[in-house]
Amino acid sequence: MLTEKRQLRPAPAGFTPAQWATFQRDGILIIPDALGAHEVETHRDAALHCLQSRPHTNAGHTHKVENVVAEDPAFTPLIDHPRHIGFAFDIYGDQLRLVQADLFRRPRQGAISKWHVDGPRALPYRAFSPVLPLKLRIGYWLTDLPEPGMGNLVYLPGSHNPDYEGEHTGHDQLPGERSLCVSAGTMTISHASLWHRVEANTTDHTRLNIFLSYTPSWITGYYRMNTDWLSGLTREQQIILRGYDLDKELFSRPPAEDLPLFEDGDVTTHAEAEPHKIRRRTRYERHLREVAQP
Ligand SMILES: O=C(O)CCC(=O)C(=O)O
Repeated sequence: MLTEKRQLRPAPAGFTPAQWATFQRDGILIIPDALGAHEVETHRDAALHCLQSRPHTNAGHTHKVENVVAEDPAFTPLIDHPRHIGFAFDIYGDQLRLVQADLFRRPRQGAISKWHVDGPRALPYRAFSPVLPLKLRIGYWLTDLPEPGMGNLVYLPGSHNPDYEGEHTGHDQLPGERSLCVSAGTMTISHASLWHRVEANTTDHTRLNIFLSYTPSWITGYYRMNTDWLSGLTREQQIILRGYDLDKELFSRPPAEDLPLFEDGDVTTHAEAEPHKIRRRTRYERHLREVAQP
């Protein structure tokens, strides 16, 4: 039983109805100039520093630094940054989890990847969750990608939708595909079931970006958290990283003190007793579900 009301951080804004409609239609939302020039520079410097301390030893694979939010203090605020966390909170509510945070480097002749969706292939997320993504990927683009052929992400708009039945392998071009051409500072928000691949970089411009992947807390896999490092983070950051490795049932049933995550205007937010046993509707359920595609 909780005896006093917790001071909760207000939930940052998420999708507007227009943004949700675009995301539903395309499976990706592209927000130019999300980062200012100074932030791009700071993130790029931190990225180069992380990459130097993690030389590329796995030839043929992407040069990446995993769990980058723990690698450099410049990236730690990305765990729950108000610029993007509301998008993931809209969908996953109190069970929001940051499951992957990878820094990618794609130089000339770097690794490319074949058509795929994120998550399992034999039994994909969409079999259980045909509408909502079971993984939402925030991309921060730290270098300009003005044209194709620069190691761009290539995607098939709408291929995340429940009625899309295509299954793809290999690198071949597909009708309707798009190569993501953006300037540094752009943020993307993509649906795990969107078909995508990575094309070759045939230029001398190295592509740098960060992907932050959010899921419901009960999706398995990825990193083991360093508990000493976790203890220095804010309440919301600690919850979002879910350092539950010693009691794995908590991934499905988080402890009472981890709910609610944010103050989100729901009438059940300040339930005094057993907040972890009260059904709370996500903002998607309350506001976005009824938004029609354009
Ligand atoms: O680097 C990219 O643009 C996409 C990477 C990718 O497809 C993945 O990590 O699943």
